[in-house]
This record gives sequence, C-alpha cells and structure tokens, in this order.
Amino acid sequence: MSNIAQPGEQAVRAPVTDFDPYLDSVLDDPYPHYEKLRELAPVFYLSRYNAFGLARHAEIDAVLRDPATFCSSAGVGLANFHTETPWRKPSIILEVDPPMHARTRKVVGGLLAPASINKLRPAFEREAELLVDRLLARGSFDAVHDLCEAYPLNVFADAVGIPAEGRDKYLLAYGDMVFNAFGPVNERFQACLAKAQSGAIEWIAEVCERKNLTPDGLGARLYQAADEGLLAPEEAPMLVRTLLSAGLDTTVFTLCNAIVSFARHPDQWALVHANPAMARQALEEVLRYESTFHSFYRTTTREVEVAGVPMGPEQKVCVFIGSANRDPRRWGETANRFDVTRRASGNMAFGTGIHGCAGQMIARLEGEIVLTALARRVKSFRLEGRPVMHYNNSVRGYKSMPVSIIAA
Ligand code: OVM
Repeated sequence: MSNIAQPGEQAVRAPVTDFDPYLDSVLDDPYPHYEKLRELAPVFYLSRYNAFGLARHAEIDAVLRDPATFCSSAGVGLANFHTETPWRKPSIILEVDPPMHARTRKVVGGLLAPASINKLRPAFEREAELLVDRLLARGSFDAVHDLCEAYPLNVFADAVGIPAEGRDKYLLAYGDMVFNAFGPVNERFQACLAKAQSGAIEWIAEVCERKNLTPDGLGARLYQAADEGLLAPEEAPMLVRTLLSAGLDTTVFTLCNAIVSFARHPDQWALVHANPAMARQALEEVLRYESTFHSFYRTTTREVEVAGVPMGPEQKVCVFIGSANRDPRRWGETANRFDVTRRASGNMAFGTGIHGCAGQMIARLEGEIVLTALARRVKSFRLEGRPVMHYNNSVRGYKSMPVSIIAA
C-alpha cells in the first residue's frame, strides 16, 4: 500500500493499493482481502489496473443505480471500449446505456419474467428428480460435473432450445471467456480466448440461428419478438447469445457454491433437510455468502465525486459485489457467517439497478428446484477430497468436487 497516486496525469485523492484481485491466491479466498479494502476506504485506487475500486455495499449500490454517470456502454470489464477493441461484438443489453438499453431489456425482461418462466417449473422439477435419483444410486460422484454442470446444461439449454450436440464441449467454455473478459487481459484471459477460438465462438454463433432453435424455446421467442417489430432482425441472435453467455456458467457455479457451502456447514444443511421449503431462502444466502459474480466495472461519463473522491470522465470503477455481500455495514457483525435463516435478500449477487440480472428469476428457479430435490432426499454431503477451484476473472466456482451423499 502506498499513498502515491499514479493515475496517468493527475493525482488521485483516494488511497492507492497495488492489490491484484485476479491472482489465483486471491481467488482462492478473496474475503480477507475484501475486508482490508472495505476498511481502507469507501473508494480506493487499483494502481495495477488504473481503476477506482469500491468494496462497500452502500457505494456499490449508489454507483449501480446511477447509469447516467457510471455507464456500461464503454464495457463492464476493465477494457474501455472507447479506446480498446472488445474480443467480440458488444452485447446489446449488457454493454449499452439508456435509451437503447430499455428496448432490449424490455424484451429479455419479459421473456425471463416469472409469468413466462413458471411454465418451465414442471420440466425443471422432473429433471431434478431424475438427476437426484441417479446420484443417490451412485452415492459418490463429482458434484461439479455430475450435478452442478449436468443440470443447467440439460434444463436451461433445453429451455433456450439449442441442440444437445456440442453443449458439453462448448457452452461452458464460451461463458468462461465471457466472464474472464470482465477482468484484465491476463494470462487467464489469453488462454481462455485461445480455447474459445478453437470452436466455441463459432458453435455459439451457429446455435443462435433461428433454424437451429426449437420452435417453442426462449431462443425462438426472441425471433418472434423480432417478427413483431420489437427487435431488429439482427438483434434476435444477439440476444440468444446473451442467454447462452450469461445463463450457464453462472448457474453452474451457483450450484457449486451451494454444495461446497452445505458440505462445509452440515448444521445449515440439516436445517434445509428438515424443512425443504427453506430451499429458496437458503439459496439466497448461498448467493450472498459465496457470490457467483465477484466484480465488474462501470465507466464514468463525466467528472463526479464518490464519497468525496473526485473522478474524471472515462475512469473505470470496479465494483466488488462479492465484498458488498460480506460488508458488516450492511449485514452486521455476522456478515462472514453462512446462516440460511438470515434475511439475505437485498444482496448484490445479481447486481442492482437497470442492469440488475434479467435472468435472476430463472437462476433462482433452477437453484431452488435442485436444492429442494436434494433437501428431500439427501441427509448429508461429505467432501471426499479438496474441491478444485475454477479460476475466472469475475466469477467464482469449481472445476471438481468429489462428494458422497447419504440418503435420508
Ligand atoms: C451478454 C451477457 C454476457 C454475460 C453476462 C451478462 C451478467 C450478459 O452477452 O449480454 O450479464
């Protein structure tokens, strides 16, 4: 830590830190680092990345609710699209500002609203039951591959309406790249891009085409919205791409974070097992305690002060939502405790404001259904080895997790 600012030309009136949020060692356990950042100041400056940083709930909330000042159209990663070329065509819902944003968001918001997605519940429940049947028969398995990946790759990809062929090979690899791209162009980004370029990017473009989608899925409904004039024809495949970018890795990792949290806190699983109706509330606490998405950026559109710190225009501001979810200023002295009885709503796992996750209800639906199916039939989880982290620049999850389960 030093207080000598290196902001390019002008001095930064915030504490400067050489903290690197993207190191493996930080991603292993970011929470002690977040605590230091929250204690350091409401606004700090990340000298390695020439970006401001926010780690407290209140300031993050304020920034995310002010899209006119903290925009998304310059990219929500470290790269500034005004000066750097993005790795793919910008998203027409994530990486845009009002008024453009309102139009695409309305279509996707409607598509993923409860009234629409509640129709998916019976199929989602049936698949969860079948999956839990198979896992109970096996007793021990890799929770990442056999449960947390298997379920969304099956039910969510079916709901979108893409072919089964290629899902396991390309879908998660593509999302891995999308979420790495919200961080710096580091070794992790480069390796992931090389991998995505050997098939996944092309495959995604192909399955987003109308002719490759089932006629009744969420993807087809985006094309119908274009037919109705709500979207330009070329916008439909872009928004199918959004569903596939944002909807897989995130739900997979959320399930991973749920399993690891319950395996490590058997008393908390006992509560959910005793009362499976708690599943949705328990999921919310998982999302708070082990946020799936950990950090992303906004870009200033003008001179502005945050907590007394002046920022110029075109400044990147990193919001550590994984830290907001552990901020004792918001959650009290028990912020670091996994407690499924807590009122965890209001957490930042899905962001907030106009860009708050459009898919959060379908994400919760999947999580709730899987946890409910497990709660009814699994008495306990045991880790049969150390879970192996999946390192990504902005999302937190695992690549393997050997577990055994005891039937109720
Ligand atoms: C998109 C997109 C991709 C990833 C995440 C996301 C968190 C949106 O392609 O629009 O929201």
